[in-house]
Amino acid sequence: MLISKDIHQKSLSVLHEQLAAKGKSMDTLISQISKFQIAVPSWALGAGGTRFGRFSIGGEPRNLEEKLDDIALLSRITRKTDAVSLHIPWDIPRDVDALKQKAGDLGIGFDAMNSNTFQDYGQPRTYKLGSLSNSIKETREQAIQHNLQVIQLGEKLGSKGLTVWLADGTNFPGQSSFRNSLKWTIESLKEVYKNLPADWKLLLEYKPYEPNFYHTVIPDWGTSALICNELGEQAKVLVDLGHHLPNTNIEQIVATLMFKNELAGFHFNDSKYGDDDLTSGSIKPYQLFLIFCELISGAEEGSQNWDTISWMIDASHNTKDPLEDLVQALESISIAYTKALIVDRKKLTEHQLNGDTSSAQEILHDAFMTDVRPLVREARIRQGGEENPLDFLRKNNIRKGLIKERGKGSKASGL
Ligand code: PSV
Ligand code: MN
Repeated sequence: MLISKDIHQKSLSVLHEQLAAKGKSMDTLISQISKFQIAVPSWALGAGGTRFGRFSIGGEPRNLEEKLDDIALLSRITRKTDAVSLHIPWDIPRDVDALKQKAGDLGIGFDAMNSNTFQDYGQPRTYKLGSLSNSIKETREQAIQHNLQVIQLGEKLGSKGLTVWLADGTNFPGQSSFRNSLKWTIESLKEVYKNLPADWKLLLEYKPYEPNFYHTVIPDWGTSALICNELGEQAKVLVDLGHHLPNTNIEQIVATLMFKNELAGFHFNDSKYGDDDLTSGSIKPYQLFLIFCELISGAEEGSQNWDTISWMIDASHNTKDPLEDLVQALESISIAYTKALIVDRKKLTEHQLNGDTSSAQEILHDAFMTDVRPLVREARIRQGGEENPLDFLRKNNIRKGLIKERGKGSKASGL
């Protein structure tokens, strides 16, 4: 929404009064909002698609360098992202040193590296029937080696994490042995883990279905946690919001993982039905807020240190300009985070302990219904970002400029 400076100041001072009444300092909140940075995945910069088609938006980055340029632009206008997450082999750098130099110049760091053993891309053995879980030892070995190469590349770039998402699973009952697939997956991951640098994290993602529709080897957070426990302390569970069956209580999963110090981080997106990869906060903003409530209270109460959690967007779709989509996602995530920051947790705990259900619910509702957008905007302005990043992109014809420079039909992600 476009608003004048005058209205921004007025709404900020109203909010200031509301927050002061709750004993919250605006400056502390602004510094918390400013500190909270969310990585952008390299594959979100081009128009996404489905298996039914892909509609180019035009001006999409044609190479890794241009992806960095787009993230630098996002960073400058939103001040909410300062890192890119690469997907290998989609993003193999032509020249690692030059890429690192460019990223450094742009102030962009390298977030977790994503290995990819869910596609065939010219490697000797096919992943059609699985990778780290494959019944053929040589295929498992190939998938292990791929992960080790991704670690090596990440080390050169300064990344500190390896994200593993396995598409492995089956489409038909009887197709494979559940127990053997799990056993081979654990054995393979142990080989990968052995080679994980001491200051790295292994982020293990789960997903109930797709591309396999009968069974997935790591379908849920429990299986992921079970594997991580076998691997060691550096392995933790990655929660991708779209990787749950409808109506799953994701905030409870977050609380449980934090309780055991087993939360690696997030892939933010939103969904109506499955892994829809829709813009964060576009479908279920209350759920996103409740997730942040658990994250903040889990950290404040000492379950898991906030700084050990990684934040990334993982969304992509067919209809919006990817830069606009990312601006909206970064804004929605910051808003949910801010709303969760202003929850009166002391009172909430009191109501919980007294069994006052209605008052406890009111505490959350009150924070969620507070319009914190002026605060998020103020944080951005104070950091030198644009007052309204979406408006900035449009007024300056950014997409048109990119189409002129890069062409109409370029492709950013995938093979
Ligand atoms: C799988 O659906 C996933 O969430 C994994 O994180 C992949 O790496 C990513 O999407 C991109 O395909
Ligand atoms: Mn994901």
